[in-house]
Amino acid sequence: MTELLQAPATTRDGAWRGAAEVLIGNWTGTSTVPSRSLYPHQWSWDSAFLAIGWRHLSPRRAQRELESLLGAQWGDGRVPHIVFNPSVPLGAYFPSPDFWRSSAAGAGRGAPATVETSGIVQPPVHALAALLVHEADPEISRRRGFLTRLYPRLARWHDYLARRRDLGRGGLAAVVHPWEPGMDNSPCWDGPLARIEPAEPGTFRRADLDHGAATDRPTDLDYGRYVRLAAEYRDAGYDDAAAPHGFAVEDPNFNALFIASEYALAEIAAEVGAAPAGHLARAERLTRALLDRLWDAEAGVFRCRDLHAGGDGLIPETSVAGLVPLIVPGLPGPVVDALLRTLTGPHFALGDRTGLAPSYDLRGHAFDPSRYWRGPAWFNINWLIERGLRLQGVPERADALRSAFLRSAAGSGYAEYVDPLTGEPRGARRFGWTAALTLDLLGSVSPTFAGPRRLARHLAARPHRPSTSSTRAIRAHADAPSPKLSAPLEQGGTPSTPRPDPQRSERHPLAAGEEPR
Ligand code: 2M8
Repeated sequence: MTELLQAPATTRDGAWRGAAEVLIGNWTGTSTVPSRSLYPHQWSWDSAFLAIGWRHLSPRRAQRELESLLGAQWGDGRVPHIVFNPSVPLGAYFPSPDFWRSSAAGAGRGAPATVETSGIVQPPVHALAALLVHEADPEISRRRGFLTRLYPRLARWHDYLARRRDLGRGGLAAVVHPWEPGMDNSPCWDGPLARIEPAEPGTFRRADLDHGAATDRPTDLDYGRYVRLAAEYRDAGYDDAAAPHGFAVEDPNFNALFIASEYALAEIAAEVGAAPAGHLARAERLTRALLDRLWDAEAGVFRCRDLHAGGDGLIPETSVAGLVPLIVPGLPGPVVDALLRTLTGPHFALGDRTGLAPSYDLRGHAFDPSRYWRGPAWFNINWLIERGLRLQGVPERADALRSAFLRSAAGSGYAEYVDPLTGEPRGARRFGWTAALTLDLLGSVSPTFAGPRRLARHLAARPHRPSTSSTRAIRAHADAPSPKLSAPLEQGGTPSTPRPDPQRSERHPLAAGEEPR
């Protein structure tokens, strides 16, 4: 395959090949690692974004990606944030399976006995991903019974969030650990985390610092608090009714994705002959709760709500999480207008000082262009904003963001994140969702807009059908049988041994150039 990948990524096909190579290189046989070095297991919301990319390359692998994740679903409906690969050494990532002890500690909540997972969750992007994967190749999807098998699991996953995680009793799902909203180290968590007694420093060993620069990663103090919270949840048997939940926050990114996925679930229900009405009704209820509980009209952004704080609990930090609700259909016009002003105004400066939206307020007291989720621009979030801008009827802005995304992703060697002001790559290279969402944006055409309930139409991008012989060969490679593939929705496949991440750190010729043609 190597010769296929030698073409420079200065063209659209070159960028497509570069991204395809990352996905193929990170594929383990049943799923895709976010990074061969830093994240050598399967992560929940990464898998959803990865499937959205894989559908352009191999709809079958896209389906397997989601099937393997949902195969590790717990009996209570939760989809764990990590599914551990048993062939990866314990010391390669912390917290490892012997910390979470899911099969033992989570037995009361129905944790699987044959696969080890974490016990917390991540944003529910999965139903949206499943619908987009299905639409990439409905024929193979129907033949494999993809949605028919996934629908009950996705429905149970959403029920878990609605029934077990409405800790504030206001109709939204709460997160109980800073790793759950996916923006681990956001300044939004500084206040709620300050109440948490950190775990003793010598009681755990961070593996992330073996691969990432300490200046880019969370501090030891924050890690101590992450460990304490996870250990307390585990020691309560991962039981949401019994756990102390010292950290309990309603996050607009998490809930906006819940709404988008609930609309997608309605479409999936219709496809498999189930009733969509309950899903539509829940999506509408969630939207009302999002507006009632998290909208800050004065600031023009959605806020996180700390369920343990006094007063209204709204956390006075401006995070990009508060702009992700642009993907929610049917928001009131003044809310959309205010979100667009915030996105392009001095706090995020999109299209002015930044080409990609930063993860945190450029003017915020904690802004740091390099440190994890405290300023850098992330590709999954910018993909969501790009989709949201199209949904809200601002295609010119979406086009500009799409161009900046493609330029930056290919130019950074598919970095995990970039400095939002200089574009310097940060974190891991050859990062899964950066490559996957590059494929998606390269394959996308401007969707048409229907009524607010047709979310799939809004967010769907037509799969890219590469025409050259080399790109056809890459697709053929991706579709070739893997060393060992898991049976649908079953665990126990033996993924191939992880390879070291080549960590390509050189600047790409596209770094200062133009969007791939
Ligand atoms: C980061 O989170 C993990 C913990 O889940 C870590 O820092 O070790 C986050 O960026 C998260 O959103 C992402 O899913 C994960 C894997 O890419 O890495």
